[in-house]
Amino acid sequence: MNNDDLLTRILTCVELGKVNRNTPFPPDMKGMDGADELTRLALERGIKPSEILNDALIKAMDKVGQKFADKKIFVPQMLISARAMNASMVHLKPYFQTGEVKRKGKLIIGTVAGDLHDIGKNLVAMIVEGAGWEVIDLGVDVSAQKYIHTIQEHRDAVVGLSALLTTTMHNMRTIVADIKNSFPAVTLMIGGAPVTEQFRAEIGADGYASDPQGAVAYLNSLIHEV
Ligand code: B1M
Repeated sequence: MNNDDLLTRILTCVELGKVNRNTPFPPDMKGMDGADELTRLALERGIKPSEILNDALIKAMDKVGQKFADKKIFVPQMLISARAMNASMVHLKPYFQTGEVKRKGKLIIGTVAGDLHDIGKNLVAMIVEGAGWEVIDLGVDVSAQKYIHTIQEHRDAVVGLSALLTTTMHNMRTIVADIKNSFPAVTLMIGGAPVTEQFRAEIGADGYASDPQGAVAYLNSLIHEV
């Protein structure tokens, strides 16, 4: 199996939800290596973590999303794919976290109220941390109150909001307004698949990034202001 085949196999495992060798699902892959073992193998072979992320994991999630939209799969299959993706990300995490020890600043991040999607938010957190920022991860379904409570304890932090649903993206509007009411000087950045620069401007957030690299670039651009 060459490296391209290996990446394709990781993609397939995430797409079909094959977490590791011991998981019985999907039945026709019983006893075969899953996302867990194959990611370890890929790293041992020297395949770059960013290549595994972009060429296997993110592509797999795009396929899963498309199949869900086409009603070819349902929530349980999406969930099991997310598990396989997480099994792979466990191995990638240390590579993304080998950033400078000296912290550039702090990011409080969470997925907004009503939204349980955390894969993208976790990736942003991981890569921002690797780029030298301290990250306080509030998890999913984060209310304005929870953000405000955390900002009270970390007044110098930048605040990041993630949303994956077109419905919860609109919760950002009220959360941004509530936070700005309590802390007018706080810097807020938003991101997530349905979010755009135009939406950022509309709701009065300070920054928008479409991916983790963009989030790092935005945060680094603030360094003199934080
Ligand atoms: Co859901 N889901 N889901 N889902 N899910 C989507 C988002 C959907 C597009 C699928 C589809 O229909 N094609 C669709 C939303 C449609 C819409 O809103 N218009 C959808 C739906 C409908 C739902 C439910 C409502 C389904 C139901 O119950 N009927 C339900 C909602 C639950 C809830 O949140 N209340 C639901 C549930 C789930 C699961 C729990 C099963 C699972 C999530 C598991 C988990 O996250 N732990 C799941 C999954 C896996 C998906 C898809 C397939 C994959 C999402 C993902 O992880 N993508 C997704 C389809 C898709 O996206 N293709 C889908 C990979 C990830 C790396 O990308 O999250 O975009 P992303 O993050 C990117 C960027 O957006 C950016 O950087 C990341 C890395 O590049 N980014 C930021 C993200 N946050 C950022 C913050 C920043 C900056 C950049 O600054 C702060």
